[in-house]
Amino acid sequence: MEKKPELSVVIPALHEGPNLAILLPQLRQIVGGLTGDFEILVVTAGKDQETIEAAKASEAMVIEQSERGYGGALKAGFELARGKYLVTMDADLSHPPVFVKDLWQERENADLIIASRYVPGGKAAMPFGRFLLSRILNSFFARGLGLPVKDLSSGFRLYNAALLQSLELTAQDFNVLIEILVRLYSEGKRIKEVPFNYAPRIFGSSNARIFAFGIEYIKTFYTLRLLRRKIQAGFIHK
Ligand SMILES: Nc1nc2c(ncn2[C@@H]2O[C@H](COP(=O)(O)OP(=O)(O)OP(=O)(O)O)[C@@H](O)[C@H]2O)c(=O)[nH]1
Ligand SMILES: [Mg+2]
Repeated sequence: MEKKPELSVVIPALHEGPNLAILLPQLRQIVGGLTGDFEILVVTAGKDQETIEAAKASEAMVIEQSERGYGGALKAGFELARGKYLVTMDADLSHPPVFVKDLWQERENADLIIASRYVPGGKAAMPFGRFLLSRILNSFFARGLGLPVKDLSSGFRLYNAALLQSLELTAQDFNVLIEILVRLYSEGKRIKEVPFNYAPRIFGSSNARIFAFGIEYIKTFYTLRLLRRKIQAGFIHK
């Protein structure tokens, strides 16, 4: 039987050539110190040559997403990842690879570990307006959806891969991060946040989550609230 890796790292990346050229060698070294048995998957949209070349230069696996958006990229990565644990992280150097060690240390302590900007000890280096909006949206979603989580929109996470892969995810953009939380928490899975220091993007341009996806976030809220109630009422199991 094929031997599965211990850890898969899934990195959604759109036009992230210069960032990946810095990130991937560091990540490989750090993850290699945790387990000899890992894989790195870079998920991108078709014809993004700079991302494909940077990923191949560091011997990462390249996956082309079939559904659009950040959510589409994550789903493509989840489908092909073979590890027992699965880390998701951004390509733009906002998620320092050395922090994978902190997530890895906690892997037995919960089903999902979140690198959290908003628990005591965590930090978010971002423009004040964006920071404020992020805090407001995060606390609005946490309260409205009844989730005991401070940083719902952090994409730097470690999962129990089998549990994650059992979910049928429908969200296509950054709202997929909140959908995953709703589904796991409603099923009684354990979620833990660890304090994390978020760095601003260095090269390249934003696919910004907050401003551009404002209306989508409101729709997401109502969809997920309905989902949360249905799961709690036991109508559906996923
Ligand atoms: N494959 C793929 N990757 C994406 C998509 N949208 C965003 N990404 C990647 O997902 C990660 C997070 O997106 P960012 O653009 O950094 O979003 P953000 O962190 O809110 O914005 P910044 O402030 O610019 O960092 C980055 O690695 C992006 O390259 C997408 O549609 N497909
Ligand atoms: Mg970013």
